[in-house]
Amino acid sequence: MEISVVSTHPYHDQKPGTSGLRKQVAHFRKAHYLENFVQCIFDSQPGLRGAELILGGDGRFFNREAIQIILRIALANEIRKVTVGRAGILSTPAVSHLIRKRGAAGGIVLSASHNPGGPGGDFGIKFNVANGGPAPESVTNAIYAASREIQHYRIAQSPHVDIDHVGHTQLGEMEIEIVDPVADYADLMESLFDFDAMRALLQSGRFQMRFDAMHAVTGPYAREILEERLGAPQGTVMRPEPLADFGGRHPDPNLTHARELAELMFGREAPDFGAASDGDGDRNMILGRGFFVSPSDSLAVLAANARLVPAYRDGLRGVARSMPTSQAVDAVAQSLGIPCYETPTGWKFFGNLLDDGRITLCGEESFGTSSDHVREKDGLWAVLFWLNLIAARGESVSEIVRDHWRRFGRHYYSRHDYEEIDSDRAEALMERVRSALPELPGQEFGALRIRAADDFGYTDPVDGSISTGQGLRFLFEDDARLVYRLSGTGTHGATLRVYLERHETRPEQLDQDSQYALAPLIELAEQIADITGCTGKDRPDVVT
Ligand code: G16
Repeated sequence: MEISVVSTHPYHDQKPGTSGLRKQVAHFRKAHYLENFVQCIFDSQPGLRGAELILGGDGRFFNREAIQIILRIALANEIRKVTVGRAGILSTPAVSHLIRKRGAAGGIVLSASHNPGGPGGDFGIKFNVANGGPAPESVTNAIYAASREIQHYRIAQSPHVDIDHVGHTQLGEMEIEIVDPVADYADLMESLFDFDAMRALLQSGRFQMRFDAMHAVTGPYAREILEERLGAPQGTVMRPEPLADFGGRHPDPNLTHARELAELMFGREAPDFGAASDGDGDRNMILGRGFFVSPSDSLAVLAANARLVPAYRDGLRGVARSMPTSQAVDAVAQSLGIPCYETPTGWKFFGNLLDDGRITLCGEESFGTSSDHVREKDGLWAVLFWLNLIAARGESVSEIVRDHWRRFGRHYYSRHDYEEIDSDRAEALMERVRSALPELPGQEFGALRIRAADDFGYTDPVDGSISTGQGLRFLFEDDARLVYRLSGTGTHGATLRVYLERHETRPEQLDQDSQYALAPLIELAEQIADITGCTGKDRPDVVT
């Protein structure tokens, strides 16, 4: 097979963000853009030569084309075998599982997660390492460094590969295996949860659920697991076919973008349980009848009830959450007498804690939860965990959460996003807040007294690596918190995230609207950062 060495020039914007490289499709289609990045993965990861690589994506526009390009570059870089999901489909947690199950040296996931798809949408590429998890910063930094120097890439002049049929083929020296994207993952789920109890619940005639796959990757997984293996009625999975443009919508599981599901769950004939997942299947949203479960609460509830699930019957070794995630899970960890780690935003920071056996469950406010069964967050896993809990406790979603609040208090929580801000203005806002960090501790704002303030930094307890500049946080005397951070996943300008949290234990105050309960903090967030002045926006674009 002829190998071409193609001259190229570096692009200087290939620094992976919170979760891989995400850009608009048109950007990815610039001459050599994708090829450069893939070559840099191979150049900076010599362990991939002669090894197996897992490859798949969320089915978005450019997925199939990118797979063909990556296969040809893989061949030219002496990868021994590439395992590809049929039709190019593999969810992020399924890639993580396949890497681990097959002992592959790594994996490539083609996705821009919850960002919109289609020719005018976004595309993305993530590299996962041999533990199945997202590449740690040492690896992404090495890829980025290579991308600034690259002068040529290697690509095979090989024919188009049929990726639509399961089986083995040979491309020159390289083996290609096309696999059913769902089967291994579904088997894994069956090994973790009490499928008999869940099946009995779903077939009882007294319980209804809906899962919104948002025309993204989880459709085939949810159909197989919920409708086939667990026997839920056909139609339980809404919008099940993966579409290249996600039906023209954002595959983002929240109350705004999963609108039909939200309307159903808050309507008169609401099912008992509703859930949704995102583009690549790693996020989840959990709803009860007329009830939204905040992702931070979801993590805490799962931790508190883990022993009801077969896989976690022996208890949890520890838990972890990203810094901006609410402290609800901390309270559970304390009562269980297990450690709770606080990491920067980004799933990659959980990898070492999981590998080292320090934690069993972890999660983030950004609709992500998972456990040590893979090294990614896992949307369907969280949905099945909830279903298992509902079956085991015989209670509704809202009863389970309200009972949790009575035991641990409620951590009122909200995130306000200001999107597509001019990047310089966003940096100026962060600088203004940063300069207030030393001045504000000790000051009182109404009933709120600032106890401490810092720019969050993290030292990984396993390998000692240090990550700084991970969010500006203000800690108040009664456990309230206010955090400012710039998103690392957007593709248009900057997104400011403001995270707000307050702990409430008075039983008669546990059922308030979050925005109302957090109003004084919301006001203070504006006062400290002059968000309206800096961004020209007098309200957030998205509130979760
Ligand atoms: C990614 C990361 C998450 C992170 C989220 C939001 O999720 O995997 O760890 O919490 O982005 O990050 P940011 O606040 O920087 O935008 P996903 O589902 O988009 O891959």
